[in-house]
Amino acid sequence: MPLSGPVSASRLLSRATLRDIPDTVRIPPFDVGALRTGIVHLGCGNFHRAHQVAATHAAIAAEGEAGLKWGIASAGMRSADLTDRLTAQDGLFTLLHREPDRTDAVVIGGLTDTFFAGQDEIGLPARIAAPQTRIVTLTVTTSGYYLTADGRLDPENPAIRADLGARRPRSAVGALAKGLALVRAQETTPPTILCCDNLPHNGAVLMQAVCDFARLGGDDGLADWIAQTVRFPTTMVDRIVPATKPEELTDARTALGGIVDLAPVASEPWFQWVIEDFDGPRPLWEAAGARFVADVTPFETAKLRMLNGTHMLLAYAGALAGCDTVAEAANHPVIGPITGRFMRREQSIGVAFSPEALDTYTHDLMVRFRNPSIVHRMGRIGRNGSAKMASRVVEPMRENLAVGRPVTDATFLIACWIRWLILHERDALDLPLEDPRLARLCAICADARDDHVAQAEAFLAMEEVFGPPLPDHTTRVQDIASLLQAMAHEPANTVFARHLA
Ligand code: CS2
Repeated sequence: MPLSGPVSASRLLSRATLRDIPDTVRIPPFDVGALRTGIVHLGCGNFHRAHQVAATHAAIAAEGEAGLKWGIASAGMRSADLTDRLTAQDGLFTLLHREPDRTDAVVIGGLTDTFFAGQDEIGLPARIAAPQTRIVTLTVTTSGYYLTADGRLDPENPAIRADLGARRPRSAVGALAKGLALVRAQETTPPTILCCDNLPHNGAVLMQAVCDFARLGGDDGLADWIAQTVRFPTTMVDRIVPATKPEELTDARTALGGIVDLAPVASEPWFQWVIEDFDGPRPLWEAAGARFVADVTPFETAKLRMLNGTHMLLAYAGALAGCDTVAEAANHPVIGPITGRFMRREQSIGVAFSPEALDTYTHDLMVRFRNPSIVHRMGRIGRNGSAKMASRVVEPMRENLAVGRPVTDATFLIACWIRWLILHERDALDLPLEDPRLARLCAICADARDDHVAQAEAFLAMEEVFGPPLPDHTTRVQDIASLLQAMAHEPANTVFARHLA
């Protein structure tokens, strides 16, 4: 990091230093100190800040005085690191919009309170149940819901088991169930719950998970009440937001005329938020470009399959070919064309767009992936593969198989993911690898050693990752095994060029 040692308050971004920021940078056009909390967020990270907080900032700016009730209290679910830095800055941070050839800096306001859920005195359930909380939003990642491959809460998951008897649940699903139990007991109006993670039918899935949690805890009455009373609209969120790098601190400091921001965030300019329309108070998110629609499904399917599924291929194949970032992989002479083909030919199945709209969406996505100013590292995009595989890759694959369409690139993606895990298990993958099932996945790699057929068999047999057996199971196993075999003996680039041909 370019900064060392403490930063004096007069140099740190805060409400007090906003006035020292050069006019070239837009700052909140409202009184940040007058904001009141109307939204509680679970999962304070970069995506949340560049997406929901930026949109709420725009909504408050558009609404003026009336918008000040939409401040966000945002909880870090895993550590206090980011939330502590934001607290020191009165919740303010710089959003750097990175175009391929220029960057635009904006100081975002909208956070009233930032805290680590694990050390919060008030506690998430009480915050969720506070009468002024009208909306609860969530970005805890796909693996943060503890779901099985068929989208139900996993009752065996240790985090869920630990939360069942806990006064202060640590999981998002547990905190929501407990918070909604308080709302029910105090007979106030429940908040609307907006899941902002990349899960198919995220609203319904989250509602089911919260009801499952209530039932597991023996409270069927609560589960029935939640199902009947609480709104969980489905949403589709889209903005590519990498982890913050040291350059972002330097760029923010330069833009802010020497004022230091210890929590800047970079994102692409693209922003999409499609929300199932709901009754009840909400910010004027349309001001940021959000759309309220009757049915989110076409947008959600397009995004999950064509963006998120394809992102996985870029990460797994890209890293094996020696690329460091998604942009490098998307610009790679072999992986780039495989990516475009996979997205348009396989991942577009089930997307209710016209062929022309599909071509445009594919083109726009490839342009976004190739943006060299977005430095998205492979370990981050490839993380939690076992939790993402079913909805992003296996479901479209199953649909393609049912109508006799090709699945060669989905097979290729799965083989590249397994190859990552094999290399990781042998300490030969130079990347941090996060996955909720990492120990089990590595055990499969170790057990089968160089028997690629056995490895492919054992992976596909994991129903919690791949669901029920795929059609033509033997062919699926053989195809994955022969790619694994080839990757074990030849350079990845040679295998990939043959795959593209
Ligand atoms: C990515 C997403 O990490 C991942 O799984 O595919 O975070 C992706 O960048 C966003 O969904 C883009 O909107």
